[in-house]
Amino acid sequence: MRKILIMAVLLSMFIFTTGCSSDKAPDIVIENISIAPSSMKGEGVYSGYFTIRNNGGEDTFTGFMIPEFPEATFELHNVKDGSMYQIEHVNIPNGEIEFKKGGYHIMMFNMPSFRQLPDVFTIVFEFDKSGSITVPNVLKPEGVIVPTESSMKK
Ligand SMILES: [Cu+2]
Repeated sequence: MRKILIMAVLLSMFIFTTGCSSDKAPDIVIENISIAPSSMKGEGVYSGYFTIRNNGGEDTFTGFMIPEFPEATFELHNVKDGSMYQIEHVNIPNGEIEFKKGGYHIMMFNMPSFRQLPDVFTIVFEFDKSGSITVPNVLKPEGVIVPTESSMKK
């Protein structure tokens, strides 16, 4: 009887500890966003590069949208053997993930042409656990970007 009780206590301690570590909330900041017109795909298509820094527990990057351009469509991409392909999500562990040429990046289609693009627009990044993270002052291609402080969670 006593043995069973001890086992039960140990088991509950084990569950408590493991539960704790995996439940740590993500703490995500999106930095250094740069948008570039796609060289291959023509007018109105852009690639996006940035760094996602996660100071907390694991999360998943699932997509994004630009409220100023409701007609546009958006994709997450990765690159393998020099060819890019669409992916559904990107796992974001504690630490930093760089979205860059030749690796993870975002793609925007059916956007205004380069000349018609406003100087500043908004990107809303979507995460499984963190929800929407809005970066309101993304500069048009070749611009400089986005202070960390302006990333705000809704
Ligand atoms: Cu791509």
